[in-house]
Amino acid sequence: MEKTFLMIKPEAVRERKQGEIIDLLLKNRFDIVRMKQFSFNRTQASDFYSIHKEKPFFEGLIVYITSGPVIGLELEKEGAIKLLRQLVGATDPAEARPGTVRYMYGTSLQMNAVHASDSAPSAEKELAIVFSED
Ligand code: FUP
Repeated sequence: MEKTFLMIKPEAVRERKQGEIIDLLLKNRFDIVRMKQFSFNRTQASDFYSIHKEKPFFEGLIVYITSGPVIGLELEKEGAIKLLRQLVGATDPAEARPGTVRYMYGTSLQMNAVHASDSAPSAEKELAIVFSED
């Protein structure tokens, strides 16, 4: 079964939206294999977002993602990576379609409620970072 990774970001946890987001994943028939709430330290966050290291928004992204607890979920489903990206919607909530997680729960390009892996190698890398200590 294909695996992917979803992360509920700090503002969504702060706003108590995690229950609704997890419910949406279950209703859309993603199986939850592992799930944990944790806080990123700077080193882990920089590794997680290393692909964006040279981007102008990198520093803000690291400050934001380390600002409070997040929830990481390992998910399984046939075609999980593509289907989860579709359920999550466009990176910018202003461009996301109704019904998507970011349309419903995102507030800005940075505070877009969730992260979803964009490929199998990314999923593998992200799962390793988040669940390595368990
Ligand atoms: P996505 O794969 O949809 O999560 O989006 P990207 O990999 O392009 O971006 C990673 C994260 O960087 C996004 F979730 C939000 C953040 N970001 C900004 O904060 N500012 C930008 O201009 C672009 C992205």
